[in-house]
Amino acid sequence: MKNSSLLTIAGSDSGGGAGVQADIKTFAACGVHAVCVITAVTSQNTLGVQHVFALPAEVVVGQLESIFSDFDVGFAKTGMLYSSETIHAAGKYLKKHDVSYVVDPVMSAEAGGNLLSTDALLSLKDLIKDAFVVTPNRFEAQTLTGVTITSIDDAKRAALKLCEIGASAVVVTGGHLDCRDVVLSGGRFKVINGSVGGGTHGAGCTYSASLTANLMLGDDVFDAAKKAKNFVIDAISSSRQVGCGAAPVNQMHRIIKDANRFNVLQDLAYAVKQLQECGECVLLLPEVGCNIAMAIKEASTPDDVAAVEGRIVRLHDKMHPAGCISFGASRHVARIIISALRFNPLLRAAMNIRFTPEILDACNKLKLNTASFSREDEPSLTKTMDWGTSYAFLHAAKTPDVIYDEGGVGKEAMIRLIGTDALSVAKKAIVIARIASNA
Ligand code: PXL
Repeated sequence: MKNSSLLTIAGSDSGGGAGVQADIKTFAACGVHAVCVITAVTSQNTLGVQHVFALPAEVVVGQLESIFSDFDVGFAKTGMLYSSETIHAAGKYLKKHDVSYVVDPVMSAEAGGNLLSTDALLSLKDLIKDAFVVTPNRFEAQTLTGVTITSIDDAKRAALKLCEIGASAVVVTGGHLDCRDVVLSGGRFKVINGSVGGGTHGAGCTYSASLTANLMLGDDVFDAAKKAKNFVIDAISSSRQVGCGAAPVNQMHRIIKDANRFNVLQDLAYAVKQLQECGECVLLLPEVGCNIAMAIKEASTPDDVAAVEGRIVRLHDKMHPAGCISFGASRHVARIIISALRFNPLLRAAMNIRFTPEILDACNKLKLNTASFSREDEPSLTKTMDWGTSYAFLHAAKTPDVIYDEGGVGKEAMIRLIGTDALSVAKKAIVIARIASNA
């Protein structure tokens, strides 16, 4: 049996943020196979649209023929259609093959540039008659309904008018309405709140594409809309400045972050296992216990850093993890990494071990770069790990592998090993323990 594919009928954005590029990335991030019919080729960058070339109708029809003669199209989404001919062709094939579809009534690019021919508005309304969902922004909803929209109540009135045209459900997206989306489905309204900061080029396409993928995967309109909102907020907030103008949203962010978190957990689990199996490592345990931690790329809070819950303790003369490995499990070692990352984004792992002259000697024998701070120099109202780590980095001649302090009143002396990943830090600890145990 064939798996269903999700079809987008849309224009190409050479800047990679919106259009068919946004749709395919979003579909892929949602785990569905994307097929596409390209309706127009736009020449654009982050500063705007420089040129639009609408593909001849027979080229659009050719793509529709190829797709429908092979794939099982489970759902479809339309974006930039540009001409009446293309709109008719899209409608004809979607109806003929009984495919439910979402219409994103794209009219113009945010940075300027017409993406719908002026004589094609009536055809677009025709397509909306049989749409499962329509996802206009405030301006598109105004143009389609004649309702001036300056409030949520206005957006609701426009949504009702779009349902009168024939759409089963409507989302008036809130990029221009305090980030609040108005959803109308089955005669019921829901307003979905959201706050965003970041680049927005491609946000509309990405929202609509995510909504369509969620619908194909079985969500009702309200659930699909809520999930799409979260997806687009994530994509907007992780947008990057890649040109001189509007930053394109980042559809891959969530999936890459999840994969990164999984890799960190795996690396850390293997590192802890190595430490557990090392007989000599028990001598590295400080009174307060130790922990080993690793951060995802671009970590900014301790919740982006995984470590052992309840630290690593002594059991039967071996190191033993007291709890599971999870994100947010350590504030202390996490702070060391977050501070180190500011100096070198590759340094994503750290471990605190006992301070003894023999252990420090072992670090020196291994020619590790050591740096230190003194608790006496610590200004009040600072977090020791933030301050101590930054101090060591600022005063060291080379990037430190080892940062130590000799303790203070009521504070145990400590060594911290820093590295790129948990396994390499654990391996360093194992070698240090073996050298120190022979001293
Ligand atoms: O975001 C609307 C949109 C849709 N399709 C294409 C676009 C844009 C915006 O720039 O370029 C091809």
